[in-house]
Amino acid sequence: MGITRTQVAIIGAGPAGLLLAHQLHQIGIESVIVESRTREEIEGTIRAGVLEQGTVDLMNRLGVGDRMMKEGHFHEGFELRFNGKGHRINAHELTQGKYITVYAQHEVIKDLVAARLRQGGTIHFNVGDVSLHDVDGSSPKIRFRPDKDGELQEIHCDFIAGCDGFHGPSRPAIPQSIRTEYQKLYPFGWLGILTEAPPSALELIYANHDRGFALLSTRSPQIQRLYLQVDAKDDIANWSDDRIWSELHTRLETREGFNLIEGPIFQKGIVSMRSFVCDPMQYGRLFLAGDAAHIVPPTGAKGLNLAAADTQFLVRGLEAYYKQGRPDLLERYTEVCLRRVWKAERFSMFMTNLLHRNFDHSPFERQIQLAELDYVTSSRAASVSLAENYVGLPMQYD
Ligand code: RFL
Ligand code: PHB
Repeated sequence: MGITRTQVAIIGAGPAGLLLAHQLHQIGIESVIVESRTREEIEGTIRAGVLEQGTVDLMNRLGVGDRMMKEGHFHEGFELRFNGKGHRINAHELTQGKYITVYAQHEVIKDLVAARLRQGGTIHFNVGDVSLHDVDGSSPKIRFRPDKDGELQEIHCDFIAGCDGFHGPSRPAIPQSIRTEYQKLYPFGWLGILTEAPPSALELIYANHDRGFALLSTRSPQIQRLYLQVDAKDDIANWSDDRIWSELHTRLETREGFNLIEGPIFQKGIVSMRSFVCDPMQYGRLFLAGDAAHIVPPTGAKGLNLAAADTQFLVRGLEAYYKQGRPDLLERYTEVCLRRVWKAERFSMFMTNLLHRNFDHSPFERQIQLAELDYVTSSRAASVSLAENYVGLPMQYD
């Protein structure tokens, strides 16, 4: 078995793993990433689109933000649409100058991978059989098989960062007896499409319609991203392109008339929605970051941004450990992360409940939902709260 050594072994080359490797590199701490998918696969997976100001600032501080600043879209607000009428939330003004950046997650991944390889960093793609060992001792290890079927390799390290998403092996390496998992499932999913069409609006539109939620987002001047609320158990085979467009037109329509521009649909799929938190996010020398530790429904656009925030807390702890011999910040990693994570969980659930049609609701509950939409769009106090959460709450280190 081949053995190598590094300071921090990172499992997963998603936003969490890659952002962590870059920040560690910037302060002179070595890391190696192992990733179970190929580079082409991770660079081609369509997921998030909205970056908080803090995530954009981090990308720029790391020197990997050039393409994002050129090709990303910087929005000052977004729209909540209900009862056939749009209501703009001017997030820029309500948050003293913050922006909402629309730049696709797989473009972030491409930028981070290319820059990491240019720096001479190691990313083992397409590995198999990743396992964690001795995480509660002073010399943890990970094992993996290069190219899925090569001879087992072992990486000895000081710390393991579990950045392997919701289904990876890191979270289960925390003994069940000390792990509490909080979870909420929703009765709906999102059907997402990519279409070759010019933008139908300048900013994102979140619509609550009697038939269900719809979201109009964007990707580029030629490509648009749209979502529809569907039943959690629905099958994409039930959704012809015609049915998708018909439903999008209905749910996004306004009394004044809204021109939704159609184009060929070249990608479509359904994702389920859940809220999930694992406490603690650490065990011995293993630290979880991103979706490995928590999941939010996509309505608040928080998942990638939470992953970015976790890595900043972790880097601060690792820096104190290596540079000042202080383990206390690492010891408080879970506490500091979860304080912010729970607020993002609260906001994501709030946005989800506000915008989706719950077909089990009584007419009374439906009226309460519409009253809440009216309130958040007409009260300045409520709009400020909505906007500050949407652009991203500040990082609180203590
Ligand atoms: P990822 O991105 O899942 O990356 C984990 C990586 O680990 C690899 N892996 C393994 N590697 C080695 N060995 C193993 N055994 C492994 N098992 C897994 C995986 O291949 C993968 O490469 O987690 P990370 O880094 O924590 O990042 C989290 C984000 O990807 C996620 O939260 C967001 O995509 C959520 N999300 C959104 N977040 C936002 O901030 N803004 C948005 O607008 C937004 N929209 C969305 C979203 C997620 C969506 N879906 C598809 C769930 C919209 C959608 C539709
Ligand atoms: C997206 O563009 O993919 C997107 C935008 C806003 C969300 C979620 C996803 O809340």
